[in-house]
Amino acid sequence: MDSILQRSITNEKHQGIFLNDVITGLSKPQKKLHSKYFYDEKGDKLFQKIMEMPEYYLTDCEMDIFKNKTSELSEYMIDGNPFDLIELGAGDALKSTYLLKYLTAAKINFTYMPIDISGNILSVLDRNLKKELPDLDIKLLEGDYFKMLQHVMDGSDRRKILLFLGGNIGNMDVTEAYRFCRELYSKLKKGDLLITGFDLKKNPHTILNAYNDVRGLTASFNLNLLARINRELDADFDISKFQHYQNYDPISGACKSYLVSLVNQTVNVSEHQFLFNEHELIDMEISQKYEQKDIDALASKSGFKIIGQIADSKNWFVDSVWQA
Ligand code: AVI
Repeated sequence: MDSILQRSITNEKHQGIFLNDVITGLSKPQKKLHSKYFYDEKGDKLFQKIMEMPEYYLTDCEMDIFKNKTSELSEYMIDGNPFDLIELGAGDALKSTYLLKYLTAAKINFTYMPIDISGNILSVLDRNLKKELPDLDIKLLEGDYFKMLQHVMDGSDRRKILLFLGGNIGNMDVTEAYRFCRELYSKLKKGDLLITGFDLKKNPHTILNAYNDVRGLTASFNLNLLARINRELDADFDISKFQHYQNYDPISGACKSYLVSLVNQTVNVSEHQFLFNEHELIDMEISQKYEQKDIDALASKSGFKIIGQIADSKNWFVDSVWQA
């Protein structure tokens, strides 16, 4: 099939899933939109700006680990045999590039396999890495994490090391995180590794400030999803009639964002109509914060053994190393 036709069929399929998820989410008694849809072109740019804000400490913390504790991290990986290093949702791979440089300089035999849903991001990454690390063995995997992982597992017997960085696990509630880890475990072989970044509970003000920034970038990041729905799904949200609200519960560790309807209003999405009461909320995103006992429970419930953990210098974030 010609690739333009193939791409337009794939786009149509994605739009169908997007529409279905939006309709299902807005039809629930507690209206909900999925934060995975934040990342269109504008959303990517806003997230980039969020990562550069001084209040948003997560990126710096994990960068500290990958930049300054690379040898400690790589000790868990190197056992004398070649391996596949698979990064789930690699994006620009800014943090993992430190690790790739370290392993390449040490002449370790491995293949880097970034998985991302965006082919565009992968080709930019490929171009940058080829410039920086011309000897790196790299295989791009465009698509769904689990489908791509299965494809890799079927492809070779080499040991697999998965990276799931950036606190992305926090964008799942605890039950979803368990299901996700369990599914990863079911795909891996004994001895394979999963390295996950967890944002830790800390002073609640520090956490709330990271998600409730005074410049309003997080607010725009949330509201942008309504603009995306308007554009892509033939909807008529009046963005000025919704307001971002952020909340952090230091006991459960759930940092949650909502959009509040400022008036009674009706919104059309394709042929569907949704009524919003004044003050009604749309549940937008969870960024779950962990403490050690939660990480221990998640690992053991999903079948993994924790074999190591590396924290940043402030002890705000950890990369936890689990073995299947
Ligand atoms: C991508 N993810 C880990 C970010 C987080 O911290 O939950 C997304 C984000 N939402 C608001 N600010 C950043």
